[in-house]
Amino acid sequence: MTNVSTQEKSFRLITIPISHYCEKARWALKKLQLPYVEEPHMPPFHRFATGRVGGKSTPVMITEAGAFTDSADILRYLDEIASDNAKLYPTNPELRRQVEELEDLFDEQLGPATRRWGYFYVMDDYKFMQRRWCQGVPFIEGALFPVVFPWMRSVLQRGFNITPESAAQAYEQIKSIFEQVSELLSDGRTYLVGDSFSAADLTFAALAAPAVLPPEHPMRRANLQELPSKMASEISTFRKTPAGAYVLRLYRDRNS
Ligand SMILES: N[C@@H](CCC(=O)N[C@@H](CS)C(=O)NCC(=O)O)C(=O)O
Repeated sequence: MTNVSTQEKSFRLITIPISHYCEKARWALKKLQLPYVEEPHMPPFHRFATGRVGGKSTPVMITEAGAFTDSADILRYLDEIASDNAKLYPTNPELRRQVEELEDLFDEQLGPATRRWGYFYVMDDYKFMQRRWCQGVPFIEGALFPVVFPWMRSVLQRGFNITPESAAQAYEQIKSIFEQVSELLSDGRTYLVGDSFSAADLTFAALAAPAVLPPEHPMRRANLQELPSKMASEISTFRKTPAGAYVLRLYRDRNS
């Protein structure tokens, strides 16, 4: 047994499947071996599902204890119900502080940066976006992609402030966070904090994934060959850093 939940039904996880924050929640549920049912949606239809329980963005996790509308809250709740040998946060207060600090950095800076940088390159590729956004979503939502995408594309561009300048800044931000993580790993440690896998490792790998494209990622991701050459070359550079290699390793270990 890896958890002590009293929940009888499976958790519900509302997602935009390709979202790296949804991947963070999915990974935690999988790691703790908690039964869940994913309810995938294409933007903007996710808002009908998240709005019903007082949320906006995805992931939203619905449990008998209530709805959790932010990935960090989801991880904290899952940690509370996890058994002592399967915690995502260390019990030692100092180590826990370090994990939470890294998780915040990745949530607040890395996640928005990998999203802005990635969308800048692919947002104008209609077919690419259709394949990525429609994976696993209800048939009717996928069928409406041609109708909603032109509008969603401009919402995306304005909402996430995607411009050549902001994408170049996002690239620098990803580089700088990768340097910080590479520096942490330079003493040969196995995990970012303490001697076990934690929310810091999970959050880093999930939110860095768009810049590294781990082959084991559960959502179908692009091959380097089908990406713009500058983006593919930046991914190759990220993969070669210690932080990038760490993401690839965590994904290789994800299913074991
Ligand atoms: N702080 C949130 C961020 C989640 C987030 O930004 N989700 C994006 C997908 S990557 C989303 O659902 N955007 C659509 C929306 O806000 O309606 C979390 O950690 O859960």
